[in-house]
Amino acid sequence: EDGYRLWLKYDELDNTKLKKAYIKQLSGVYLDASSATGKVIKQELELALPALLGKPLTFNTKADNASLRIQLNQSPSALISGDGFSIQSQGKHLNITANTQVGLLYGTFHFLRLVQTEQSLAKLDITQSPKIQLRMLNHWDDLDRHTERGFAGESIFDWHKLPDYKEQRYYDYARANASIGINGIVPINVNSNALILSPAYLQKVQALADVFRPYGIKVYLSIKFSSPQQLDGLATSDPLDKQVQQWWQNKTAEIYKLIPDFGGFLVKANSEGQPGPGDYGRTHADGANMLAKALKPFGGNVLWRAFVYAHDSEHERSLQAYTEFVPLDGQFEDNVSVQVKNGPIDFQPREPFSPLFGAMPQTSLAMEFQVTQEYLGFSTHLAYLGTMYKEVLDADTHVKGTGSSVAKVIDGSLEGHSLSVMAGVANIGADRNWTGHIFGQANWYVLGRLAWDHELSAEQIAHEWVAMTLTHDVKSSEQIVAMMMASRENIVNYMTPLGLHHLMDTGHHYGPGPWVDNLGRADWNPTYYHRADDFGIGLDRTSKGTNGVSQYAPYWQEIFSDPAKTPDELLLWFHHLPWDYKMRSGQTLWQELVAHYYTGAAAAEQMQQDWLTLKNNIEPNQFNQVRMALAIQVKEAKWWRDACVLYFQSYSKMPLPMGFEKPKHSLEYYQSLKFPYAPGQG
Ligand code: BDP
Repeated sequence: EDGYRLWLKYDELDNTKLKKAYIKQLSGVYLDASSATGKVIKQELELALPALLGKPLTFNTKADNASLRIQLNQSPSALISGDGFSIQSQGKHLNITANTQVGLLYGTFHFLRLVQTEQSLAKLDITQSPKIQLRMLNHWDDLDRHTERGFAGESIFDWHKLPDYKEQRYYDYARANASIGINGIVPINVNSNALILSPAYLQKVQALADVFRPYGIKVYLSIKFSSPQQLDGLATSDPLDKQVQQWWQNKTAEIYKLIPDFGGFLVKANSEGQPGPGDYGRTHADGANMLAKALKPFGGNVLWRAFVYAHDSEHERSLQAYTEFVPLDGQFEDNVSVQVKNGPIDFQPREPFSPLFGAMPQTSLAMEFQVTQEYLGFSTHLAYLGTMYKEVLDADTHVKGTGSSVAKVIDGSLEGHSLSVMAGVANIGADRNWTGHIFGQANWYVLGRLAWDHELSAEQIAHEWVAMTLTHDVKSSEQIVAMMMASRENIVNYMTPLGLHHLMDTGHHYGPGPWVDNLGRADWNPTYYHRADDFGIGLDRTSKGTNGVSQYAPYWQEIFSDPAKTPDELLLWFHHLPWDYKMRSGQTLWQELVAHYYTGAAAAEQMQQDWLTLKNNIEPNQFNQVRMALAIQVKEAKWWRDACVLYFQSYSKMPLPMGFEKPKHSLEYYQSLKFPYAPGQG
């Protein structure tokens, strides 16, 4: 077991009593496998059930005789929406029903999950519908297979061999996605390449779409806004130019001819050097609407990213997305969703929720989470991101009083939008185990599960994943889930505690670089964000500072404006405070900052020790992969701790509090470390 099978391992259950009960309950299966999706369901059952139960599977030709019946509803059930499903016990039968074929596929995967996680199949009465309509993975993969911010090898998409060569991996990838309800993928980088819309590449995209269709997965494309100029030599890409509009309409029609269920376009425009409507003095709405109108007749959508920060802006970076987008609220076509990163800056280990959530009531807002751990230790650090996703989704924006959670903004229920989207920037690559770190698989898994149902808890999802991927042993599972649940906070502690952010080293974001102050743009420098000086540390975002607080609802403004009310974990995000500032704990800010760094590093060591005790309950190859990664993590957690503590100490000029082991090296040593070939750079 090297991790290739992900959470779809289907190893024979070792609980013999339960296995016997399942065998009795699953004596025969009836399903109509005439559609492409029906065939996929049949294949999955043939793969899974005989393996899990250690017994060949019988298919019945008549529904009456079968114990497991997988059938479309005769007339659509009003209890189910979209690709939802029901699983119901009825006497000796177990019925999986849905209004769509893909709903049956999801119901089948849910049923298999019950078996994989050893749940009882008696008296089932389950009805589920997805809470979010578009549940997507965004790959930041280039056409040459380089993956931006990818740490699991090269891209799984081999554009060179497409369209003729369809790797088995594409099918396994589709199975994994379908098993967690992901129904849209963007195979190429938001820093796009105009070539993707050329006829030759569209054929390759078509081949992928053909593979994914039976699994309920639509393909979307990241596009380059200047494609009309780059591909066909138009004089401009101005969205208000008639010829440009016509070009996009033609191109869109060309795509739909090849891919009738094409999903739409994902756009990064006027951000980090990408072309966009701003190049012609037009707004993001002008750009998005031009594409939306081209897609509309075919049912496609535009996902327009809000990740923008201008070079010459007078605004502090965290303010810019809101400043540019809020005035456009109400101007976007209804097949546009504005895709917002979870926090106002950029996928830091911890950020407050982006103030855009709740601030654009007339616009569908999509959530963009990062699954790949660009700022969280790449694929060597164990960070279960379920807790982070939940922290953001559960955050209450208070824009319409208590209970206006980010999740309700995203799923459309707060403002009554029908288009709802959650996307994750994929952590998937061609490594045998897909995600570089075995536990990275859990982040792919939890992204899909939460997009399906954001009310599930991170812990429950972790339990599912562990049972399907690592072990059924109760004690071990509990230990592993506890590790996972604490893991992201550990990283926050040894990298960026108390609301610090963006302390990562130049370019690659690997390892600590709080001292970096010489980059091309002020807001690429860690010093821009932590503002450490002889007085204290933190970025003042109150009305006396950059006034970031003003972008939140009054409820939060009041809290975030006052250090005494601001939660500790966001303190230095919003405030610049003296080194001897008295914390809630009674300790000084300096003491507490240091304590967080040491706690985080110690927790990494504890995690390593806990893992070692699990040796006999985890398959050796999986066990060893995690063991080796944890050894790196422990080393690097100390590196983070020591580099940051020494650097901040050069300002605080305060001694290391008693009881903490002194850093091994000098600050100069940590500053001298260079990593020229760190993976994933843009
Ligand atoms: C940053 C990444 C960069 C991406 C950019 C984006 O460092 O590689 O292109 O976000 O989201 O986090 O567009």
